[in-house]
Amino acid sequence: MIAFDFAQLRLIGLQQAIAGAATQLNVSSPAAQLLRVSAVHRDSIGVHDGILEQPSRILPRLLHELQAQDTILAVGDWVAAEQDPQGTLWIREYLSPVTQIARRGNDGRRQVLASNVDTALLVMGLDGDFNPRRLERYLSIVLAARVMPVVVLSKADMADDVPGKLAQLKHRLPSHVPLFAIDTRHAYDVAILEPWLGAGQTLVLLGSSGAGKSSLTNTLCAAQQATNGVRHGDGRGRHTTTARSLHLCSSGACIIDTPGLRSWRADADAETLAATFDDIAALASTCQFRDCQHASEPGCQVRGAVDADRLRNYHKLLRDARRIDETPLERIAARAKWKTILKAGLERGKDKRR
Ligand SMILES: Nc1nc2c(ncn2[C@@H]2O[C@H](COP(=O)(O)OP(=O)(O)OP(=O)(O)O)[C@@H](O)[C@H]2O)c(=O)[nH]1
Ligand SMILES: [Mg+2]
Ligand SMILES: [Zn+2]
Repeated sequence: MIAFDFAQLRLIGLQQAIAGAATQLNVSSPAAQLLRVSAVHRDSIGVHDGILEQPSRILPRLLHELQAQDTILAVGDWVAAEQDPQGTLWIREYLSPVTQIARRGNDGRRQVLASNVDTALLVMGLDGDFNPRRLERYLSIVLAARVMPVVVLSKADMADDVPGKLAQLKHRLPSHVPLFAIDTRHAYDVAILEPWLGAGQTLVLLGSSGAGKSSLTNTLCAAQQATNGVRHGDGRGRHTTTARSLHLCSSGACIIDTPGLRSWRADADAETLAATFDDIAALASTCQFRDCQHASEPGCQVRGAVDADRLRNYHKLLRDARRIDETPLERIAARAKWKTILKAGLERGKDKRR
């Protein structure tokens, strides 16, 4: 049993489900505290008690347990920690997250972006950053984690053809995904996000570098985080934010700002992807053939009804997901098979030349 002040921890997003699980924690010491991970550094973990952030370390025993489960502490996790006589704060226990947003790096390794998040604000610039396919990829990782997505289109004040781009996304994305075009630097504009900013709510900001995530965090939290100008020419940012961090908002919500992601894949299997693109799945169920590719099959219900590029993107993401689902042994076998085929091809070439 661990004692904690619900009202104080609510400032950093404590909710009933976690509070309930915390009372079941196996900690005997009266000095143990319930804290939230607010920053993850190479050799220390920032933990927050609703008022202050302090550095802490993970007990080696817990680190091994986490590694055995192929997971790691992420910003947003709830932990039980205790100070030793030397003043070092040690994380002893961790509460399984209610939600966890993760991606796959290009090396196939899973990386947790944030834990215990209610809403993900997907920030995309209406300038050169505008890319519906990338947005759909973000949507798939967020929906796979059962987190509510809200699309925030930034730089509405300076981009060309804002109504056209908005209409394009409205036509393309499922209708239950809210969509706003704003100037992230103005309180008046960001007030439209109020329904997702209630007390005890946790939001994570995702999007490319330079999209305006830190600007939005600053406006929402009146915090002072570094933001940066965009390079001329390519419209890309410079990776101003280098680590994920948790910020308290005046509305009582808290926000996890993240650095722009460079290259990654959704951590979703084919089944979750189908759920993400449920408009396609619903229409596909009425196609004449069960394995309809929605290409040139007669009587296809999907082609024509779904944005063509959205359909292509869905198929690309599915291929990526299948690649992740392959076990390392299957990958080796597939590679060996190609080697044999290639070698046979070379041999044939030699024969011909002889
Ligand atoms: N005009 C205009 N400029 C914006 C808007 N949002 C962001 N900016 C500018 O775009 C630049 C990049 O914004 P940041 O908030 O640092 O971008 P970020 O998403 O945090 O980028 P990383 O930390 O690198 O991932 C800054 O110069 C901002 O002032 C907007 O809505 N309108
Ligand atoms: Mg930033
Ligand atoms: Zn079809």
